[in-house]
Amino acid sequence: MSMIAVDYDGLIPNNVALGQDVRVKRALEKWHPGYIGWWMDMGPEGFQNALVYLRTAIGVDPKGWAKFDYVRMPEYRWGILLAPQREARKIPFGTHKGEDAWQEVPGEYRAMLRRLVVIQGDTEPASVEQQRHLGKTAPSLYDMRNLFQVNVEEGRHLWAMVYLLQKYFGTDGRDEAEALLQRRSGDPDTPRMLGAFNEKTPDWLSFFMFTYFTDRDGKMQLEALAQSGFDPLSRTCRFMLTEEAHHMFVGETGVTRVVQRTCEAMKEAGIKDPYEIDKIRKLGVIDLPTIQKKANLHFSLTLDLFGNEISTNAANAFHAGLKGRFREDRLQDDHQLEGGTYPVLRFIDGQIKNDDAPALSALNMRLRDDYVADCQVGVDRWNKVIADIGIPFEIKLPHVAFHRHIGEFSRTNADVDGKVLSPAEWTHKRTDFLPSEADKDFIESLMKPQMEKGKFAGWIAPPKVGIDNKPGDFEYVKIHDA
Ligand code: BYC
Repeated sequence: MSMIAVDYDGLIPNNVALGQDVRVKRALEKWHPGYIGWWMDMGPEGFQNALVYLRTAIGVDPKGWAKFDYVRMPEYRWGILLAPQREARKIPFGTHKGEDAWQEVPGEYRAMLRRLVVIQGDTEPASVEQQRHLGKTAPSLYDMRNLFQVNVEEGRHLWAMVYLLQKYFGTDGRDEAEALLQRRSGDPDTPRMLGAFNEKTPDWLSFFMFTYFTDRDGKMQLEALAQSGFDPLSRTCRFMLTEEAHHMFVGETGVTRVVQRTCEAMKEAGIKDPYEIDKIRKLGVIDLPTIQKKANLHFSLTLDLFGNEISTNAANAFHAGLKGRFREDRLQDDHQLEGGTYPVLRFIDGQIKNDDAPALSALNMRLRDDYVADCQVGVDRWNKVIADIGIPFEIKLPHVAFHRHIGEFSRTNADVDGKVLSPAEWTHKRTDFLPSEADKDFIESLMKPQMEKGKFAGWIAPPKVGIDNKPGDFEYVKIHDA
């Protein structure tokens, strides 16, 4: 493996020898002010001068790649870091399987590759935009710091994709890099590219669900792109995955702490029935059925990010060797899938049924299946917390046909168990499955900031351990020293 040390001297920290690549260095330095302008306009609102205890990547060695220190977010060192190059790496799948991995863009696949990089890039600033108001209602300084950590790293992931565009895609890459700073989450005229990234993240339970479910789509897509025969993309995504793990940790433990606090409060008050919603809400915690509704919402919105179950785009990207399957390198087959089939859940004659489809066309479905299995692991952990405290309730992932806007099930109104409802039944039952206005109002009423060191809002339990092993009363964000 060849590992280039990270150069921290210039404006843009990097391990891609930017100092010797004058054209790309200039292009990125020119892009930099626009990025900072975007960050000031669309990044965390109200805390740009606060000192935040952040992790910054200083290398790509898995054993020690980050350092922690107080940083003002606009001064964060957003860098370009690629995982080490693997000597003599071969294209691992598709029609070019076994050929040397590409170090330059293969001309015939240029447009397809650019589209994948742009879509990936577009999601990163989108999530920062969606979360920009949350600092003001943080339930603790610990949580506020985690939010900002996620935000600066999504910013770095944008840099990662912009580097690829500027380095490998010439003038159109430069135009795409500019456009990534122009689109805005939820803007009717210039929205972000994928549906879930135009939704609101109005409260902290949504933030935790988003980082649990939607960042996990990030993990799956990055794992698939990390397999790419285009080596710079593969190396970029491999390093991004290292950072992404913390984002999902924030989501998983965030929901765990909400669930734990609710169950503890119920136990203290002697409430056994999780459906005594009014009584439970009076305790100042979020009832489990409402937590379930939030999970239903974020899981279903995220499933849409996998695209259509049957997709020629996905087949083409695999065939070309650009985007593989989840952990392609660990799968035992011919890695070409020309003759194989894969079972796809479809809506046929008014019913949801499995149907065998050509494996190449079913790659989005397959990645989505891997995603669902990955989601279940954390849900099981949430349920263990509930069971250990002795509350009779289980959080369940809804059926994949529920509340879909892309693909096979966008034409149906399926409930959380996959039962197809008439439009009238769906309208009538919608708020049994998804948060109602009253649910949203209740959650919003709890979103009061808690900015005292070591204290937590009443609806969420403290974490088991601090970030970087810091003690419970550590001042993760110095708001007033700013
Ligand atoms: N919304 O052939 P199909 C992350 C479009 S998250 C709107 O099924 P394909 C992160 C599609 O573009 C990971 N449009 O699609 C998480 C196509 O349009 P065109 C992000 C959609 O290409 C948290 C048409 O429908 N990375 O990193 O097989 C925080 C036909 O679709 C949607 C990636 O997604 C949608 N949901 O699959 C921060 C990886 N779905 O081109 C970050 C790169 C589909 O015909 N992207 N359409 O006009 C891809 O691999 C694929 O493009 C997709 C779609 C999986 C997104």
